[in-house]
Amino acid sequence: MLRNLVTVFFLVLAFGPAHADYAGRSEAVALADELAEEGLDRERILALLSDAERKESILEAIARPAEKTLTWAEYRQIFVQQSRIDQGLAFWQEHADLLDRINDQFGVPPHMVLAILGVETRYGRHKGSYRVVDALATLGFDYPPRSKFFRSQLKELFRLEREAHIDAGSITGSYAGAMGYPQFIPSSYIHYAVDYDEDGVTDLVNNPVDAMASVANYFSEHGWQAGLPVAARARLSGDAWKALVQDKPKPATTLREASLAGAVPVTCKESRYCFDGLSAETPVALLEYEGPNGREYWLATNNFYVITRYNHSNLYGLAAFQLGEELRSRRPDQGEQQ
Ligand SMILES: [Ca+2]
Repeated sequence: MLRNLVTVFFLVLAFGPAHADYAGRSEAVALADELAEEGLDRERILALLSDAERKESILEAIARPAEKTLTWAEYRQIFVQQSRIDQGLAFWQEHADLLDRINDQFGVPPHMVLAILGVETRYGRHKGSYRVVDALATLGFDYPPRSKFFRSQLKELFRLEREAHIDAGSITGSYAGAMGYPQFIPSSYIHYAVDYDEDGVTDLVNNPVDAMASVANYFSEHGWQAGLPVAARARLSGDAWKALVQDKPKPATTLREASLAGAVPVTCKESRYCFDGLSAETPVALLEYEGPNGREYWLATNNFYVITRYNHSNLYGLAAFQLGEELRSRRPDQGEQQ
């Protein structure tokens, strides 16, 4: 009996689901060979992959992202609530001078940088506890619908050791391999993260200074325009506007065209989510949401589109925008700058 138990114990150790031995997969060897040609250490990569664990919880989580399963009313309740606003104001207080410098340099206002950190990790409180190498190996080798994407992120993770001086074997993040305060995936880390305090390490996990500047740099590189409003509630009349409603947030019409079709932005007297004085030629998207009181319609500019480059979801864009507005409206001294 005891011997049987011992045998079972060792069988579980050797063949249990956690020990997938990714280094034994032909795709993993090909990946290591490819990176070796770039000058990376092939043996280290294979050792990291050999050590990587397959996580069932990751495969379960990727199948039901909040952006796919929640209505706007439900999504908003999670991301634009009082505790997240209060934590954001405290974080702003703590980093006010730095956020002003970042605004001067990148043209991205403090409340928008904070809104991203707030939605992503509650300003660094929840940065994710999965080893990123486990997450990306699990999804890259055992999640066929998006394996190509996650294997490319796995390669970027190994390149990060050279580019950003992080340890690919120990860095932790979300179930999808997003890291640090701003939850950058490895490709974003390589292309958009900045070593803002110039200490030689681009650290998004432990260094809020690098993290905040990296969010601003990401927005700036994706076309954020300083001073351009993000979104306004739409007031509707007639039926012609229905043809303008878009699924994707890239502006496909203008304020003038939307207005001719019966979709106009509310005034700033009616709502803080307004556009007063914006040129009629401004490109906008007319977007539809399932709100707490029925359908809501919004006119969204290219800056809204930029927010959704961070997470390709109209829900995400509106949540980050509204959290930002909640923060901004409580710092009246900052109120003039978009
Ligand atoms: Ca740094």
